[in-house]
Amino acid sequence: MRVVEAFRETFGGEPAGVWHAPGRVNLIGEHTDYNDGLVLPFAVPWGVTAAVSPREDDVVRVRSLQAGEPLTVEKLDEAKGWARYVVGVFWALREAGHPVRGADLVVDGDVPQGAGLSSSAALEVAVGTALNELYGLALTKMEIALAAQRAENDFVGMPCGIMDQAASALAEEGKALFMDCRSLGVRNVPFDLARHGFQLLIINTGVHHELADGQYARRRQDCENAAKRLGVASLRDVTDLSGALSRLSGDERRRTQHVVTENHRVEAVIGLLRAGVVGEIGGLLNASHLSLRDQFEVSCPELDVAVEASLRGRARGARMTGGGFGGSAIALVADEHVRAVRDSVTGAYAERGWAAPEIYPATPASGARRLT
Ligand code: GAF
Repeated sequence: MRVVEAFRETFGGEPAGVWHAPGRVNLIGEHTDYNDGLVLPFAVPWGVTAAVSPREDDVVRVRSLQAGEPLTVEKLDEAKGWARYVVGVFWALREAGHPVRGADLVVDGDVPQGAGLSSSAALEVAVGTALNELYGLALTKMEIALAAQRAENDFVGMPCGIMDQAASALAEEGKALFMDCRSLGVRNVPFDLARHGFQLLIINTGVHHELADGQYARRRQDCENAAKRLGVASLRDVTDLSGALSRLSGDERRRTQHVVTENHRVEAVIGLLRAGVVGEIGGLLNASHLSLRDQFEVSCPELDVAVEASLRGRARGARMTGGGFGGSAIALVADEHVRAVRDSVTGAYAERGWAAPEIYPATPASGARRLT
């Protein structure tokens, strides 16, 4: 294995173990996680593999096969760039009182670049899963996900919800992870596309609009402001949507409309999956996209074109996935229309002079695990 060879070459000796954690794609339930809402992501077949050995001091030495030279971090706060996602997990575990000392790590990622498939959550969860075992912490998978989220929120400084880390830690092969982000209750729901003659295509726009980071925090703030104005703990608690909308205006009104209806769409998708009618979820994916585009305002031309061209190619449904402003769209496509959808999307991008998007079918993969 590449990470093991690189570990020997960088640090000498064998790693104590090798762990893998996947990225994720979200089927539906977007921008609902930090509103105590419902999400339905699944793990993708790409992720981060980490070869790790514990150390007897507090130093963290880490090399990424995607970033070049190894880094030595003696004071956690001094870590820069991508290394903050690694070191942040040590920080979060130590903050929570766990006896975590240093480690030597080599990490290797194969999540497609710019795809918005949560390579950062995969990195955090791979490290968290390794440290949990190496230091005998006996944390549950959800506790590892929460530590990874804490690292991202309070060490890296990105105010994300729990969806990406939970998907990476808890997903199961062939299943989507239905999660209530308030109770943290999870259920793995069978999502066997092949049996029903469908594929879920990921369309990687390859773009990441700069405004994404600041806008995410602003959307979160809009939601919190709306909840406060409505006198509820979070938008999850809105039951009378039309009454709520009549008391709100502008951005707060639009964000509320999206979050509340999106939670209902997740429940509807779960119902249809349980009924064994995968193709029927297409309309809900489309509605989710329109709501994210018009009410939550997190789409962008590249995502809209990917969705519209997929539908022209006879996808059953399509939507942006993840935080937005770039990254990927997904399209649910019957096997016989896969070629037409690919051609339609590629053609639409070419017409606009945009670089061809990468398009790959995604099957639900397994969550974080030890490889050796
Ligand atoms: C990003 C965040 F990291 C998630 O927590 C979630 O909010 C998502 O955007 C939007 O659904 O991936």
